[in-house]
Amino acid sequence: MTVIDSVTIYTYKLRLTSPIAWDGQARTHRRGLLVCLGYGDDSGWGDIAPLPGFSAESLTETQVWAEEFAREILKSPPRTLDLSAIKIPPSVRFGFELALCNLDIATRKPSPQEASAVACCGLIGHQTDQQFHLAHTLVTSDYRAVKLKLGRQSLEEDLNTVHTICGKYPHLAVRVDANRSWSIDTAKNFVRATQNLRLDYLEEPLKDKTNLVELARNCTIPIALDETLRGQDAEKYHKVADVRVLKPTLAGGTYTTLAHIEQAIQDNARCIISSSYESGVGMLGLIEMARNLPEEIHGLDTHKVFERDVFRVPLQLSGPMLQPEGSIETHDLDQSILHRVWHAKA
Ligand code: OSB
Ligand code: MG
Repeated sequence: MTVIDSVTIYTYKLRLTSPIAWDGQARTHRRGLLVCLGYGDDSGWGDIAPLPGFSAESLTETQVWAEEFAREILKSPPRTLDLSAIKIPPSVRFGFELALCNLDIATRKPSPQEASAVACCGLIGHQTDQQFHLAHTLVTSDYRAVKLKLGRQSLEEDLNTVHTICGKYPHLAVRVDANRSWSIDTAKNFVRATQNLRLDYLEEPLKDKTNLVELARNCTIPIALDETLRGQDAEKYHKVADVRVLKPTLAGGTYTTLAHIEQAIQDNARCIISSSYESGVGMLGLIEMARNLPEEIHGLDTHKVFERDVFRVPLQLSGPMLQPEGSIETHDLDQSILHRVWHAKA
């Protein structure tokens, strides 16, 4: 059992290098919460970062849930690090599980082990004027895989992008994510027109998930599911999900994600750990999870959009290979970025 004698909650607001549209609204900053669980001189940090347009919970709601849960665990600390049975929003569960795990490690003080590097897939966003330039930058920086965001332009324009990039970089693994923007006919046309390209996978092609089974019958590209795996009826679609894109912040934390990985192993499906624009604290947790799947190239290329992070000394949290080491000490965090909003002692 983890013992906790203090909880502190902070808000953070990180400026983006250029605006990103989440939930149809261009944003200049990413906001989230950090939670710090303390025991004596030890602390465990976690990141609670609901993503607008992807998380059902807002940041304001999240803060209310986090304070409520903080009060509860000060009264009676959880018996395990696994909070999957507790009714709290996904991002709150991820943040507290990460903080509990980090506190557990801090109190046990295991001897440091050499941390393995995690391969990261380069993310090429929707800014169509920059896609080719970004692909070039990623390839020359030794990324072995990239993911292209499709579905915002016409199919012809998307096909041109995919064909150009595959043609220029024949050894690059190319993934495409349509974020559920296509009809079944558009998706079938995309599949037909890219048959010879050996794409690594096609992620969430369809507006209407009930057509996934039909598409899978006509699809030579592995299908990856992301949003659909978080739906109420997710299990129905497991058989068409050759690849499972797992986002712990959106899917409900570490242990829920581990359960998905076990299921995927049984189903013979691949698993990708994918980030959702978390701060460095969250990124360290995601990289740790990805270390359990060393054969994959993970979707962790979101951290590059921040002008700066919550750490005083920047950590290397973007690039083709990620290899951060060591645990988070309170003095590593920049208190001028963090705004303390709640604190209590047992
Ligand atoms: O659509 O997969 C997405 C990040 C935040 C929200 C949604 C998505 C993403 C990513 C992360 O694409 C990067 C990746 O999975 O490669
Ligand atoms: Mg996706």
